[in-house]
Amino acid sequence: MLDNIKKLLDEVQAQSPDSKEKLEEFRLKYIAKKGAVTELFKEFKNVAPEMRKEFGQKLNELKKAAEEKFYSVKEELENQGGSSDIAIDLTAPGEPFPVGSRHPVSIVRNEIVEIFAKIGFTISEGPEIEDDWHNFTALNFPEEHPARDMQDTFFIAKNPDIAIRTHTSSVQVRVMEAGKPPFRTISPGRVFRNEAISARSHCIFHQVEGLYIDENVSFADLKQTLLYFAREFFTEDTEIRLRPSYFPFTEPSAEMDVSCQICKGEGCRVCKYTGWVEILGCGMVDPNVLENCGIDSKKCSGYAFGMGVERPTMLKYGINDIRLFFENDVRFLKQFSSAL
Ligand code: 2NL
Repeated sequence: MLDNIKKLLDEVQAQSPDSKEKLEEFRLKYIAKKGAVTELFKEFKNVAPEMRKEFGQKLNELKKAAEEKFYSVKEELENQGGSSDIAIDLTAPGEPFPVGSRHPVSIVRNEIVEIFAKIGFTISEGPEIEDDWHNFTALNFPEEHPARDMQDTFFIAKNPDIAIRTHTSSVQVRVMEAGKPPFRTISPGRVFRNEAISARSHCIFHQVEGLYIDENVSFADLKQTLLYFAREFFTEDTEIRLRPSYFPFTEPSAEMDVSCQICKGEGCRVCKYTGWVEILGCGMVDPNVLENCGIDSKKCSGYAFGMGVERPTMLKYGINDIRLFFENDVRFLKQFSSAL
């Protein structure tokens, strides 16, 4: 009887079924209900008591060997594909996986930045937490300017004053301090002003500012560059108009309007029946600002401009509430797509 088990064990170990059919034969012969192992277990009662221990051990060894062989060959055959039930179908569609989408404000910010990058503007970034010098003083803000008020700016510390930046002009001050003219740079970024939150305004928003400093930069350069921008960003037939304005850091200063994209200048609710929509502020950099940043204002001049990103994004996508940008509701965010 023990010899029989030994013989079967050798047999099992010598085999390696190479197809599904042969593996099934193997299973039936050794480990199925009517297989050799089961049959031998039935013999147990006939074995002399003093032999039972050894018989039991050997038989369990055989059972284990047959099962291990079966499962290892089964796995091998399945991995080879071909003859298995769960063969991999290489033509089946892939497993879907979730992909995010770009935020609409990022899409439009990238579009604006790209338009200026095409004509040689570099991209500059800087800290969101700023000191008084870079956010206000270097930019020619007088000591008593209302923007310096606790009511308008989020201060983090007083004396020395530290605030979260109210514009990205502070980045351009850093660029000018760190280098030598010419400068041709665009500064996108998040800015903060203490304003009541409503459908049309928010205390957090995004800006793109531009700066061009060199010898002989004129207001005509500013105007033509902004016309180029408006026609790239909106449509080829877009018109611009500049209205006199005031900023502490530019002189002269202007606001730029574009012909209304909705009614093409005819007059509608979006342009409040004027045919024009304001999109940015601009001007020639004040000589005081140049000097504050270590630039000789007798040798160099330059222009600068700044625009918000949220307003044009709302116009572009027909979004009627600025708060949607800051709620991170996936149902809103997944509606936008872009190549950039
Ligand atoms: C607006 C107006 C503006 C600038 C930003 C600037 C930067 C430096 C020097 C001078 Cl470093 N000017 N930036 C100039 C004019 C207007 O922004 O309404 N922004 C949302």
